[in-house]
Amino acid sequence: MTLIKVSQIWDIPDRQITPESVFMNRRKLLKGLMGAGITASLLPLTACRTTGESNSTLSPYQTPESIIQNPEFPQGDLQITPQSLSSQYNNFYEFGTTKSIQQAAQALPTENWKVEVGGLVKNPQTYDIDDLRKTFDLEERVYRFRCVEAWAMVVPWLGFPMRKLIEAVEPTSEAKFVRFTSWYDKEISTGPSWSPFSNIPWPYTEGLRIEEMANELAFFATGIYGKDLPKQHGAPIRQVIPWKYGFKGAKSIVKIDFLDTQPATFWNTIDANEYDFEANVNPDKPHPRWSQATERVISEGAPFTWPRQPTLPYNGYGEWVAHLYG
Ligand SMILES: Nc1nc2c(c(=O)[nH]1)N[C@H]1C(S)=C(S)[C@@H](COP(=O)(O)O)O[C@H]1N2
Ligand SMILES: [Mo]
Repeated sequence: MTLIKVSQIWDIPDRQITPESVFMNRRKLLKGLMGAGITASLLPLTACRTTGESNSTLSPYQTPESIIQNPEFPQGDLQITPQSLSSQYNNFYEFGTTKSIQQAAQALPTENWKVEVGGLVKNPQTYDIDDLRKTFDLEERVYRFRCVEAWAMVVPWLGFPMRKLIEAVEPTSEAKFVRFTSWYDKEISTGPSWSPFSNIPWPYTEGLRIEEMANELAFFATGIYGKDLPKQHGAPIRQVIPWKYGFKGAKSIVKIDFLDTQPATFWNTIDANEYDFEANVNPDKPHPRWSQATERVISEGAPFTWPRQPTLPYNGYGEWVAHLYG
């Protein structure tokens, strides 16, 4: 794992933003480095990469005719991020801590994929991915997407609302939370298994309150841009929670458990101060190391040239979800 690299000139405008990749406690890291005589200016300040060779046109995305777009979540005047950009700028730590994991992620074994749904439910189920795609009608939704690292995109997901799964498995009245567990195989995953300060709590897990999961916006995606999910986006099924920071959506899900207590989750276990459990997009609540007031829109060229726009409360979905938070 590359933790230290010399800053590039293009890192400077975003030097206050240390990405999730510096996930071992940065203060401890700083202390350690200072002790070793290495100065803070050598710290990696962003894992952002230019998107290099991609020469995408900004032509509007066309929904394939066979796909039903949910009219409540249309493209409207949202500018869909070209797939050549969104599919080459990913967070998927199982395959490394940079944004350029697209190649490495092709090692994800997706054959015979099963999703086990259990815990406090009346009808536990193990679905294979084709069952899932047949049982729940797929629809397309165009959502804004906002990473806690202050970059944003707009993508057309293909999938089904999570509430349909709740209806199918019938949680008992004790179920208050849900844990989502991602695939992990230490023989295949090339991501870090430890840091100098702690073990990494693999597998990646995320969690929601059951009322959040039941909200109409909470979505399981099995596709994007009218096709099955590419591996780097979390094939064959991942969560999409558009009013929360991107890390709340686990990729490549293998297990879903209904629970009576709040589960431990990946980033929250690594640093609860930086990655809170609720993690709603909020321009007025800065991350401990940077402002969340604005966001950079994934675009052609180097990240520091990407246009900035204001961050919207609940990422623009307040009318759907604000009532969940009193
Ligand atoms: N299993 C797993 N899920 C994950 C992550 C990860 O590293 N591993 N990264 C999260 C983060 S921080 C973001 S921003 C999104 C990125 O999704 P994308 O690469 O499809 O845009 O996936 C989320 N889900
Ligand atoms: Mo993220």
